[in-house]
Amino acid sequence: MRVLVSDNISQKGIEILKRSGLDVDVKTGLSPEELRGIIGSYDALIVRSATKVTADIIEAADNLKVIGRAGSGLDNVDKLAATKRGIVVMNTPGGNTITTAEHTMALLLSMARQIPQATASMKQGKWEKKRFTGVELYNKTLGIIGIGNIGSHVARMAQGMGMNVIAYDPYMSEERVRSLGVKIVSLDELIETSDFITIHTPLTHETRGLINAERIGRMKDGVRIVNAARGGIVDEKALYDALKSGKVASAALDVFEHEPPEGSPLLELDNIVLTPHLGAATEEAQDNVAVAIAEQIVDYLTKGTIRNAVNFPSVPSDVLPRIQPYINLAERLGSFLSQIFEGGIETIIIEYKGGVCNLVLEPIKIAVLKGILTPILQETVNFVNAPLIAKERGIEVKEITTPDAGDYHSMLVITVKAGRKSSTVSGTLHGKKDPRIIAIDNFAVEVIPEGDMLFISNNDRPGVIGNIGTVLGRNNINISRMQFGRERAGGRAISVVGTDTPVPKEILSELKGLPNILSIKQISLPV
Ligand code: 9EZ
Repeated sequence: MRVLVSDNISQKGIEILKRSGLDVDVKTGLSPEELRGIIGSYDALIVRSATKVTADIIEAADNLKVIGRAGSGLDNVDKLAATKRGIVVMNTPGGNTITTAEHTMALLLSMARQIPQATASMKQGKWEKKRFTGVELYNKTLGIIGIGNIGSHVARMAQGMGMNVIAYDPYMSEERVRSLGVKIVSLDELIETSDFITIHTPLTHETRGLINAERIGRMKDGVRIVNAARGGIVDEKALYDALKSGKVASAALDVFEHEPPEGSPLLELDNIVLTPHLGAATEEAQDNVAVAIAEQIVDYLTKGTIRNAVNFPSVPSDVLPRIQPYINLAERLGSFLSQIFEGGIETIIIEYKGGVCNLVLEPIKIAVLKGILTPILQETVNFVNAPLIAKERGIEVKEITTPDAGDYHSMLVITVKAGRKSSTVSGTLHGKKDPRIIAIDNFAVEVIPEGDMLFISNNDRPGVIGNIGTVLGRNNINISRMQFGRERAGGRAISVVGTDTPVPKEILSELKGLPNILSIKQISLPV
């Protein structure tokens, strides 16, 4: 079988592929046309981030069985197009933990001591001792936003340097964070009391623009900020203004809203340390991810075992066809629920009702967990590690099987809880494979769980629906479908409004201001 490696990966990975008897071609720097021209004869494709595996490429990939990403980010692979052709997409999450955490420390120290600026000065023949007076990390407060694997490692290293470490993470169990000797605080307290702030979250709906002008305004004067996580979490315009005014003493960025950040005014500042997305760029990490992806590809091509796939469960290929529609339903219900639920989750209850109980339920459970966790943690989650991540985050998972599904052949009823808050979504398959939501909390509705939607809670009064349609129409947003459910005439109601495009923040705010609207959540599911 033939493997194409189209980006530079460590030789250690190539050797593993060759040793297992695969026919390996390494061809980097191909144009999209060249890749399209040759992809048809390969069984596997291995990439890093450079190769864009678009729907157009996948269309020409007549023999492709698996796409492997050496690393975690999968922005460059059209996963949906791959899934439609039955191509497994795998990544290697976790391989970049140490390397990213160490780069964060490198940025923190070089920012505190102005090492890049001092180097540049000396190269100009200068000896500017006064200009480059730095600050110590010792006894300073480091605020870590997002304390998963990378954030936790940063915390341990910073503690080793005598820093006082505090953290905010809405999705991490308090016990786990406390066991690190880190104080858990609210986001407001972190913002207002930290001397240094570092971010270790994925880029999501919630974290885009998290470090904005308003939050920077509440930070300590002379705060120092590091972002080695994802571009877009820090609002670059707001950061520029604050670096210029001195509100933020200095910043260190490894990631940018646009990469490379061509023409960005940030490049002209003296009080900034910049690296070209080097978080994962160490020999060790590149060896780790190349070896991991090579082993995963070999196992899949020679034994059919799926590991770390983001679009297929790890089950024997003969059981897959029967459970696949339920996997799809489970993942969509989980994702929907996660997007309507606010804040951390403590408990997940999965009820399997009716005929589905006769199938293997473990992969369906994993699909629910992956669906719930992906909007929160993005590409870190796959069909293998979802249960482990839930456990690490202190989420309890309960399963209930009931042979009776009322009028349906089968139903999945999923509930998430935190404290006294809870939300439930029920779903079924229409025909043999079409997923449907049939209830949200206590409201009966029939919703096709795909594409962009607004989930609106409102009072059941005349004119509410008309107003929503008017605002969307005036803003040129086309409605694809609308469904309503209500407890009783004139009582509480929900509306699910499908839109052809996502609804921008400003228009969401306008909708929230309409009479009788109680809350609105934007939801995005695969098409
Ligand atoms: C942080 C977050 C959300 C957040 C999101 C995710 C780990 N993590 N943390 C600050 N996935 C809102 C504010």
